Parts: sequence; structure tokens; C-alpha cells
Amino acid sequence: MKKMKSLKYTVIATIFVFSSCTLKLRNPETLKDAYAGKFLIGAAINTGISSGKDTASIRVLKREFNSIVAENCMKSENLQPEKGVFFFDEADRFVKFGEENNTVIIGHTLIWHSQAPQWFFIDENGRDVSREELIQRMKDHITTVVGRYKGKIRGWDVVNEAIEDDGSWRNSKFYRIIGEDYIRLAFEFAKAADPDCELYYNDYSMAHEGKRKGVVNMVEKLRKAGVKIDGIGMQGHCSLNFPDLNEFEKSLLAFSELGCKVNITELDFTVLPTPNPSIGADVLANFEYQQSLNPYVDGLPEDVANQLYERYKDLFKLFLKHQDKVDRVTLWGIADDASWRNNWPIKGRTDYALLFDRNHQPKPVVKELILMGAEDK
Ligand code: 9MR
Repeated sequence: MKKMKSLKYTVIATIFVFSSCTLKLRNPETLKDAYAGKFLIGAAINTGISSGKDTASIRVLKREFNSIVAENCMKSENLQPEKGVFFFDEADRFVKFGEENNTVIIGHTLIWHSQAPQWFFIDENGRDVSREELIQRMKDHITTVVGRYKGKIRGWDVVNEAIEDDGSWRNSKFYRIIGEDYIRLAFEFAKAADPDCELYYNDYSMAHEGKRKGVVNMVEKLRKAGVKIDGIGMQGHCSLNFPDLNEFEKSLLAFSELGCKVNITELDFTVLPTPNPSIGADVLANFEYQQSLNPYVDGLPEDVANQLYERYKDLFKLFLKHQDKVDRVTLWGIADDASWRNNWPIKGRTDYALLFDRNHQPKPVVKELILMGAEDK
């Protein structure tokens, strides 16, 4: 009799636990739950977060996101400030933070013309190194860095921003000294260091037709040559009127047709006036501060906030439509206070780029995005 009773209670308890789980999934309360099974929801994190100091952002991260990428600490200038002298403290902390919080970890970025240390390209006399020497330096850097985190990082942005908006090659030192082959070599070195890691090409302003074609040509050639390139990262540095979502969709489809996973990377919006509409996300762009270009210091007017929320919703609609192609959507930060947008292309402005405000509270659109994800079958 006693046995029967306890069996009955076990059955009731199991039904209760099971139904509350399904209820939780049907009524998700967080971004990562709402989009579970569709795509990952990622965030770039800075060292304030990975060091444990920014507890308010950490709370949001744990609740809402299931993937992280290093905003800065894995760039070559940070990792290898001097030839052969590696500084891994912050990158190690970033990876440990991801492991402890059970998130998918993404590495950013191995080969990028920007934020590469000066020494990388020159010899002891200050002259450009030879092709062979630069290839060797790339190989040493990639092998050391990818090797260190082998098995811990799901994917690396192997090459960042190699193509100009018109589709031509960016005239970087890598390109000038090695030629276009530097892309293939970078991917091959990364694969050799961690054969199971996903390898991505990542770039901004991907909605431009020229850039779309340039990236498609480059990736097509690489894949035909048997180079392992698993995904393309479409940086989402947006504004209230860029990109045109039809053009963005065309690029998404074109990249997917190559057989690549598409990751939406670096998503954020500026609501501020731009001093020059054609700067994309070129980190070198820098304009002088003018008060008229910083209009929302005391808060965002409702009509502009609504435009921002509509843009976020339109983009997420597009991601949902192509959820079979999109693997991950990563915001370039967590809350507005720490967004790079406040300091680019003009230092010291007040922008409203992300999904969480300066008090780390969700903006009203977050609820709507959660509903959209939950309702989409
Ligand atoms: O958000 C990053 C900012 O904190 C850095 O100062 C800057 C230079 O390293 O890079 C920013 O992130 C860039 C990313 O690494 C590559 N795409 C463009 C991003 C915004 O500039």
C-alpha cells in the first residue's frame, strides 16, 4: 500500500515537473529561451565583464544570452604586443568565464588589418618584412592562439574585413605584402591548429552589392580550392536607415547558397546623426565633437526610440524567416553604457545602440522580441 502511494506521488511529481518545463518553453521569459532551437543569442563582452567586475551586465548576460565573443581581448595587438611575447591573461579569463557560465565561446579575431601591432609588418630597420616572413608571423600567431584554446572555442573569426564596400581587396599590409593568398593561408593555419573548430570570414556593410559580390567571389574560390571555411559573419552595425533590409537579405541568401553558415555578428544600432554616411564600421574614422551631433544626452525622444525598436523587430523578423540559415545572432555588447557607439566616429556621445539601457534594464522591445521568438513555430 505504502509502495503504491509513493509510486502515485512520483508520477504526479513527474507530470508536474514535465508540464512546468514545457510551460516554461512555451512562455519563455528571456531572449535565449525564446530563440532556443532557432539560433544562438550572443553578446560581445569586454574585460569588465569577464573579470567579474561589471556585475549588473553579468546578471543580464547569464539570463538572456547563450554565446559570448571577445570584444577586444583576442585581437592580435592585445595578444601579441611584441614579437613572440604573448599576453593571455585577459583572453584566458574570457574563455574561463564562458566555460563557467556554460555559453558557446567565439574567438574574435585572428587576422585583421586593424588593431594588429606595428611590429607585425616591419623588420628591425622599420622596413616592410618579406612575404615569407609575414606568412611565418601569421602562422606563429594563429598556431599559438588557436592551439591554446583548442576544443574550447566553437568558432574563430579567422579573417576580418578584407574586402572593401565596392568588392575590391582592402589594400592592407597583409594584402600588399602577401597578396590575396593570405586569406587561404590564414584559414589553413587555423584548421591545422584546431581541425574541429568552425572558421569564419567576418565583415561589415555586407548589404552593399559590391561587398556582397566581392565576398561571394572570394569565398567561392576558397571553397572550390578545398579550404575549410564554415561560416560568414555579417556584422550588424546598423542605423535607422542602414542597411536596406532587402539588400541585407540578398547577401544573407547569397552567403548561405555558398554552403556557409550565416552568423549575424556585431549587431547594434546608432540613432545619432552621422558626420559621414559612407564610413561603415571603419574603426579609423574619427570626427570632431559638435554638440549638434550629440542630440540625446538627456534621453531618447519617444519617436526615435520607437523607430529604433521597429528596426530591431524588422531585423529579427528577417532572422526568424531565415532561421534555417542563421546560426547565431550576436549583439555587440550588452547595455548602452558600454557600447563602442558612444565613442565612434565621434568621442563622448550618448548613443542608444543595444537592447538594454544604461541601467541595464531591458528596453520595451526586448519583450516584443521574446514574444516574436516564442510565437514563431
Ligand atoms: O567595439 C570595439 C572597440 O571597443 C574597439 O576600440 C575597436 C578597435 O579595436 O573595435 C571595436 O570592435 C570592432 C570589431 O572588432 C570589428 N568590427 C568593427 C567593430 C566596431 O569598430
